[in-house]
Amino acid sequence: MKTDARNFAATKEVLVPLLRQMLLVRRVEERLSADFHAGKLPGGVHLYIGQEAVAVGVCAHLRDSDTITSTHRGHGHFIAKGGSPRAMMAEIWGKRSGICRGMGGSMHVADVSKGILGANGIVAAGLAITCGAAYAVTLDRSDRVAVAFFGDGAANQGTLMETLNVATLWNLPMIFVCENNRFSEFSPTSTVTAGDIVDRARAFKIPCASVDGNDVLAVHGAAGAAIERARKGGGPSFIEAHTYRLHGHLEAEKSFLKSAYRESAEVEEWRGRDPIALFKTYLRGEGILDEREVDALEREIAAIVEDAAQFAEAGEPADPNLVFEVMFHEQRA
Ligand SMILES: Cc1ncc(C[n+]2csc(CCOP(=O)(O)OP(=O)(O)O)c2C)c(N)n1
Repeated sequence: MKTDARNFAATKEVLVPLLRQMLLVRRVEERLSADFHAGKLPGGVHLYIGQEAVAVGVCAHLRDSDTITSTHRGHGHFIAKGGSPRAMMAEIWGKRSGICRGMGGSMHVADVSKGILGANGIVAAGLAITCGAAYAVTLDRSDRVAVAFFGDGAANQGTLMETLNVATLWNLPMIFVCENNRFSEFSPTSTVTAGDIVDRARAFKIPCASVDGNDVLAVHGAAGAAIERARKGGGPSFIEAHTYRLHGHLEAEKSFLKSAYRESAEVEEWRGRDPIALFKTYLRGEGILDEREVDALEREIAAIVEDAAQFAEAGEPADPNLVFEVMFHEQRA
């Protein structure tokens, strides 16, 4: 048992899975990036590269019966919550073997059996869905929780105020996780967002935290407290995680943007604060993992990603005739 500077009682059994999950998200998305640029993927992808510590630090505390909602940048949340890389990649490839039978694609990956209520192409829509999921928990009187991941751009939608209001008023077991990655599409957050986002939630007098979103232990600590509180009936909490999107808003952006919207020096500076590299350094420094163990982990993840990519590529294309069957839960004649 080790206790680090953040007062986190950390065992190897807790820490190594955090690295493993971050690596899995990263390597899957690096493969998606390569396949996209090779012209293989049928649609666009918004990658989560650079933000992995947020999804992983939060989801490490969640059970399958807890629910999450995600955004258009949803692959990291899907995998961190226990979704299958094979089923997700096949979905992104538009294949029948995909998690939504190839009907949803990158922006709609969902697996209700894992509590993943879905990525969502509508900015901020997950907030209201999570509020409903958290209300459902109170109806069945369980200790489940519901987590909404959303961006700093989404924080400017009115639905944030509406859901903060209802979640606070009804003391719902909901955790708001705002991933401030410093951009809304191609607009730096500072040009479209007034004040500090976390202060908006403070007005509701719920527990709020502003954390370094590139530090998986900082996220893990804040999320652990919020989730435990919600499970015990303590109501909603808000976490603003400060992070950085290392890839473009979407992989295709260089093909249509006429000018750069950020300096490459800024990207490089944040690359130097890569959450995975930082955590590897921490684990080595604390004597928790050595080089050989890190390499073994990388090899294990590489094999999973290769298998998932081959599975996705080899699958049958989606069947358009299924559209009505998969759209409606119970279709009436
Ligand atoms: C309701 C709605 N408005 C606008 C858009 C177009 N749009 C897609 S992503 C995006 C930016 C979202 O920024 P943020 O919430 O910070 O997420 P990030 O892309 O940084 O992860 C916008 C405006 C949309 N999809 N939905």
